[in-house]
Amino acid sequence: MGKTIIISNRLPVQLQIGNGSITAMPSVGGLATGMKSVHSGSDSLWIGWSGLTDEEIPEGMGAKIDKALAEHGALKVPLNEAEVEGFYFGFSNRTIWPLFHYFMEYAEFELENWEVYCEVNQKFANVVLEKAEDGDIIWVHDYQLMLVPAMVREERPDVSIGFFLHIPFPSYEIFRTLPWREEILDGLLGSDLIGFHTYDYERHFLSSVRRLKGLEVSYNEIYVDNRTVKVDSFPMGIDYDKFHQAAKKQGTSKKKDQSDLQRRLDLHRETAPDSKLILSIDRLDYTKGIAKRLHAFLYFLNKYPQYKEKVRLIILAVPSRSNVPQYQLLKREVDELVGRINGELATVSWTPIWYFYRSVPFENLINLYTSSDIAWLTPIRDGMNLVAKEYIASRTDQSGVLILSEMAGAANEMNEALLINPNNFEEIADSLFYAINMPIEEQQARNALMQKRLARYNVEKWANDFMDSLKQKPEKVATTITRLLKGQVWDNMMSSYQIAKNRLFFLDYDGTLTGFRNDPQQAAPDSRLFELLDRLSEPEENTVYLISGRDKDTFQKWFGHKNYNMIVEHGVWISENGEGFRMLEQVKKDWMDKIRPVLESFVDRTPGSFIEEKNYSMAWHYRQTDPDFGNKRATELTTVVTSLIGTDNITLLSGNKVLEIKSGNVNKGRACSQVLVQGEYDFVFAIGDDTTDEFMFEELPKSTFTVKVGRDKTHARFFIENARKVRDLLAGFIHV
Ligand code: GDG
Repeated sequence: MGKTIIISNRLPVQLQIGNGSITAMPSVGGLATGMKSVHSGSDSLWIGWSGLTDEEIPEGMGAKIDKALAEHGALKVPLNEAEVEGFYFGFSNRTIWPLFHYFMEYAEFELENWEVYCEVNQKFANVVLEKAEDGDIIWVHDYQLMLVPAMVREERPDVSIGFFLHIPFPSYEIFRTLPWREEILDGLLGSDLIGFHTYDYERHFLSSVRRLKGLEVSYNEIYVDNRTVKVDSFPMGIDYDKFHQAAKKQGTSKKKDQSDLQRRLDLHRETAPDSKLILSIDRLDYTKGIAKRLHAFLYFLNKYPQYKEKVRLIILAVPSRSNVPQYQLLKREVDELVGRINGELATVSWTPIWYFYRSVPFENLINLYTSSDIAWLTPIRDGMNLVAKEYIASRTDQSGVLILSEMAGAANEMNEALLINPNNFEEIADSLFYAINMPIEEQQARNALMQKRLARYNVEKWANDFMDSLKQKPEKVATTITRLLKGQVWDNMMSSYQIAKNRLFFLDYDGTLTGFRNDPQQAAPDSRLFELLDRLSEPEENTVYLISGRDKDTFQKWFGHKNYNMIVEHGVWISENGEGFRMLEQVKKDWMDKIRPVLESFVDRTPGSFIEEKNYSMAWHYRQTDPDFGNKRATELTTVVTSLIGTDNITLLSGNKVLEIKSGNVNKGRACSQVLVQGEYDFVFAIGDDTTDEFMFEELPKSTFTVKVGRDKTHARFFIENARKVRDLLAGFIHV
């Protein structure tokens, strides 16, 4: 069992330098706490930036810092000022952060920052690579390091790499605007497991992968090169016991042990016993909707003036990213708004808003959670929002009301909260009114359910679930029953080939001998393919058939000048030894006039799709359509055609981005069987990539060397990774 390597932008350690000495204190953030069970003991290493730039580290202190960090199982990635500026404040926080939170107008697309982002990601990857050994498990965190998985994979293809995104993954329509969108996807796809907070982020990611990379996605697995990347949602929890116990302890503490803040809060309660405290805590970030919340507060007080002097809003805004201009503007806006509202509405005995622009110690956080009647969290977008969970965990008597934006990931798990749209002031004002008047029994009933869930799916469970899923190698559908054609398996096949006297080959064309083209007419054979087929057909022991769903005229045009054996239109026609096509199956075609208008209506309504008409079949191709839309239409067309063909002797075949309607019960399997009985073959080989090739794999005798191209589920005995490997495989027969 190898070690665990965690990589995040910041290390879970705070460094303090003073009088030539260094102290390293563990940080108390959610991630650091959550990873405790993963990052413990000598078999775990945490790699990240220390928070001090090279310029800030005093001469001769480097080694001391390394030693102090090592005591916490941490190793630093050294970064200079320019790197932090371009990578962190630049690309991470001025491009990815706004874009992924749907603030498109804030996103800056600066080539220079992107280049620094790439370089710094490589720096992180290099530190990982220096430490990574066989069997290690690597867990990369968050949007600052999206290129690291592929960078590590490149050098260490066999280690397990997980990636977790703590912020939303935006819809394809937003993500596609990023100039470096494919590079970001390639970086992430270096992982074995990619985790998101919610299913929505997961499906947005999968949609971008399909649309931008054209990769096959099956449920939550992506097939890339010869690997499977698993994608899943793991909603991050909190250290429930820590908050719950701290709140409990505070409830029983003596007056003299209480914090100043708690005394002030208690005093407020005593002097205004029927007034309500409304709390909001966030980093000062435009995604958190603080300014909007202030406007909404004013709206509420105008709509329900009876609550003037009866409610107080506490805003704790934690300083954040103050180097980025948008954050400076936001700070000014919030300062002004608070000043204006307080100035307009305050009375001698009432200040509507208590505003703190600072970070407070944990104890004060608990004071605020336990003393506030309502937590009011209205982010415009938020990956998860842990504050919502912490507030509920701290309510030991189960009183209190949580008003939460439905744009926060946490809303998915906290249905019992009052969920609001942060842009709907009317709804917000009414929710505040409802919250103020909510009977205690209702508060307790709602909170009991949420507490139960939060206690069970806590941050430790979250981290362990992710790790367990990463350790579990993705189930390789093909390899469990079908073996990769290499090594011993390959040698066995070659020995059978060598001793055989009469060999038969069935070779599918599209997706096997040639890759897929958007236009099927462009997939004409190249000279290398002719040479390969000529040489494979050369020995008199070998009989080679090209077997395809294509129409006979196309094959006649492409291969007519050669004496290849060909079976086309899935087995309707056969041509042997250059003798021209004859019918292998007698089939009717009078149904085609009935089906054609139906297919045409689908072409009209599905941009990018088209009809290919063959002699005895019609195919509706949808490779060039929007993938989701194309799949939806394919399901629709299947239903329509199935009901139309009824009991007629017509078959509907679903292929790779094509639906084909054919006469009779014709298929490649029947055709192969008819050829097989004509001779005494002691080596039979069949290869194909498509669902229509499964008929061959099923029908041919068990001893046949059936080979599937790609990793989809198959009846073939063997598989190879992709079409690029097919020609090498066939060349193997020539060179024995
Ligand atoms: C990102 C995503 C996702 C806040 N003020 C103080 C303080 N805090 C602590 C809270 C909470 C944490 O900071 C804030 O976490 P959030 O989840 O609310 O928000 P982000 O910082 O934006 O975090 C977010 C998260 O990553 C995890 O994946 O949920 O969506 O944006 O734990 O308690 N702690 C102390 N003093 C403060 O003044 N001690």
